[in-house]
Amino acid sequence: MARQLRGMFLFVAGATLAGAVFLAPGMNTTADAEAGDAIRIVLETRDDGYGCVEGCDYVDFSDGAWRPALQVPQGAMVDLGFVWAHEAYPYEEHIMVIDGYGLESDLIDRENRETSLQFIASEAGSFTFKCDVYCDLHDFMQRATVRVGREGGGGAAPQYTPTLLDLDVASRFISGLEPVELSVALTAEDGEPLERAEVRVYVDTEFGGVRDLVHTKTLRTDESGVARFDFAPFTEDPDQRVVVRFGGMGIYDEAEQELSLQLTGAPPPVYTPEESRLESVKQGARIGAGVGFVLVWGALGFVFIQALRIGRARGEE
Ligand SMILES: [Cu+2]
Repeated sequence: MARQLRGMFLFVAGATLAGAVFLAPGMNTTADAEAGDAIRIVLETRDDGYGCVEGCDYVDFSDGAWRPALQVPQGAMVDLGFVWAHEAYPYEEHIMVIDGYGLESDLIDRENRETSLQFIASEAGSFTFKCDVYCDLHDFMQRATVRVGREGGGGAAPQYTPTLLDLDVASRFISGLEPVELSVALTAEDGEPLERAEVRVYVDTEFGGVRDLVHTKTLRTDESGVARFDFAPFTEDPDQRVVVRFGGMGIYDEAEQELSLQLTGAPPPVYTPEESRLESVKQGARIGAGVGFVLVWGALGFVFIQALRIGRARGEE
């Protein structure tokens, strides 16, 4: 009996231990993913090519120092840093961009040496990253790539940071006679402005009985996350709806905002009643002038006839 109990105890203890060992790595992975750990890779820009500073397991230099291939799993959050490290080219300036991700770094030079690009590797494929400034080493810095592999990272997908678009105008009532300035401010949920982001402007229009959003402009936000544009209605619809959209960038999620403007002014249908009133006043004035003309000439004629009569009467005497 005691031996049976001991056996059962050993079995339960063994199973618990095995379970713990089996579960532990899984729990770790989940915790890492939830913490939103980014794959951090830092490259130096040197006179003779890129050098790796951090995250070098993800960097393949087999095509040469100017052509590193970064290999990251699809869905991973990537923090790609660049450090200016030239010696023979003290006036080199770089702005790093990643094709296909719409990302553009700050400018790095001798004074401001570090910058980074954060993005979620959502699209599988090979994307070129390069310098976008015409510098001395420009031609060499055009062929580095980020290769996003199709095999996922396994853990929970990183979350995009929510963003807000704020579309504003001085007054919602517009005359339509001249364009009005609208401003768009793009911020992350914590209020941080998002610069160099692409925002598209659409206008809700009706054409042939079909309502549709027509893309009219593409804007880029400035360093305070703001872009301004002029809006002029191209229909006479009293309810003018403007929509702005940010399609997401790097680690930032997409956002949309709309604004309704009331067209109160100029276009013909609104002014017709006032014009006809003005017209009747004009007509009244014309009739008045006509009556005055008749009265004046009538009076003159009467005086003339009287004068003739008096003259004739004198002549008869
Ligand atoms: Cu450059």
